[in-house]
Amino acid sequence: MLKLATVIGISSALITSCGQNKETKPKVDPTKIEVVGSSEAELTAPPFVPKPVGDRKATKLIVHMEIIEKEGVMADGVKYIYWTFGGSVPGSFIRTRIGDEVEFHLKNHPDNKLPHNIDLHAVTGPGGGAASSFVAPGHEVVFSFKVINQGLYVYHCATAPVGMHIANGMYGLILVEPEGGLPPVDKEYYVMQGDFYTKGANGEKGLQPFDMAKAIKEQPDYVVFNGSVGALAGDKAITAKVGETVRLYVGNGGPNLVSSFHVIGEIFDNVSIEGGSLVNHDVQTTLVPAGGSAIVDFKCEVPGTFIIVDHSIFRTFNKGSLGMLKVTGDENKTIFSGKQSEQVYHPEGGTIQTMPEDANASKLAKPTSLAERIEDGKSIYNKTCFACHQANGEGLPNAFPPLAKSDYLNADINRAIEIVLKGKTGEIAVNGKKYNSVMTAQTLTDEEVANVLTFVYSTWGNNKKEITPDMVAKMRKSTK
Ligand code: HEC
Ligand SMILES: [Cu+2]
Repeated sequence: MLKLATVIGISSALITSCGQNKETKPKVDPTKIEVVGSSEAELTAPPFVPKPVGDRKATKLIVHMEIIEKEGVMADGVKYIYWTFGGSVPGSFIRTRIGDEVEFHLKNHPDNKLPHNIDLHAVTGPGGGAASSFVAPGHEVVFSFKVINQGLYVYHCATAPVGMHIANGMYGLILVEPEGGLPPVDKEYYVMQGDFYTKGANGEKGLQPFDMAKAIKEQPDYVVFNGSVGALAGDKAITAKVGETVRLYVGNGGPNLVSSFHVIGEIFDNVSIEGGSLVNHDVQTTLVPAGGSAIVDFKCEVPGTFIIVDHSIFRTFNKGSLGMLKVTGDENKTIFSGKQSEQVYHPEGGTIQTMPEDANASKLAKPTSLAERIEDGKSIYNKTCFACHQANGEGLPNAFPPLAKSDYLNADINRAIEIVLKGKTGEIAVNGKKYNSVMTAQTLTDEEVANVLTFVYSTWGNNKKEITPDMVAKMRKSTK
């Protein structure tokens, strides 16, 4: 006891001496902030957040939230039964200010199969409200709490088995703004990561049940933002204009993984570390713990598509944690020039000698017969295309389309030539599955393009078309 008292004494002395150096407003005891009137809380589904609190007074804020168990789409052709707060994963975003008295109405839809509850990390009280909010299907419970700490807090279900309820999507964010609100920004979005465990492997079709064994081993099949693969990508990307400041309220529901949150091509100007009051600046990647959060903001200086990732990067390219921020507006060549030039790189210098033997060798090796050209195409494939389209042209679900038995490839030779010459981006459908990604332009000669495509067309059940260097040359000209 004595020891504890000493420790407390020291730490409060530190706080006081620290505070003396800064010009801080006299601290109001948040438990004593007066509550004025009452209002119904605005709740939003991700990626949107309710209106800022601005300079409104603390109030009695009434939250009506309904728990809904429902089938949703995890990835193309993959279904999952989600358990949700308010019908979305993550659950509805709740926005409060310090001193608010929240009157929480939690309903468990009568069609649901299980009892649930809610543990809000913004609550000071036993279980964060869990015990008081335990609710059976077809029931509604009400409990109240005063928010006395500012910050961005996770809420989640805490009904046994807790891990399973969280793994099925039962988490969301509640924001407690300071008096007067957070500094205004142009765009605000709600992004929350979660890991999912399915009986079938990643990409396996059909309704996939939860896999407890994988969850215990912490080996998720999906790691995603906002509940499913692609929830923040393509036409569901979040947007901003050049010159605007974007704030992301980032959460991590877990249940297991910690997120290395990063936006490719952006630097966070400000990060509220772990969603609290400590602000860091000029940050590339910020850790978001399971059951934790961060608030990041940054100014969009240049246009483009900025990829939002968990920088534990296999999760992004193989398990789904890939989102997009699309910024439109004018280029700023001072900040980012784009590719300025490309030259042939001769490490030996400009006066490179031609080696007669080599020239002869390449003349001799030049493939002429169809069989030789296919052989040559195969080696080009294995050097250039295979990393993405895979060894047997089978592709990778949700990332790289197949070239084997590809209806898209077989439908149009000129289109295929153009893709290899110029690259490809935007949504396409290959064998009934959608892809929306980027293939880089390949720097190959006409002959190499002709040979690699002839190889691809002549293998893996494709339609045996032969592509000649002339056809490639024509396409190269016409698409210039
Ligand atoms: C960096 C990864 C990458 C490499 C390397 C790559 N591709 Fe692609 N390819 C893609 C992606 C991604 C798409 C889909 C683009 C989209 O979504 O618009 C694609 C689409 C295609 C398509 C049309 C869709 C289909 O499945 O029929 C063809 C044909 C194709 N690539 C051929 C090739 C060939 C041939 C090479 C090698 C010379 C190659 N690609 C190298 C990533 C790659
Ligand atoms: Cu639950």
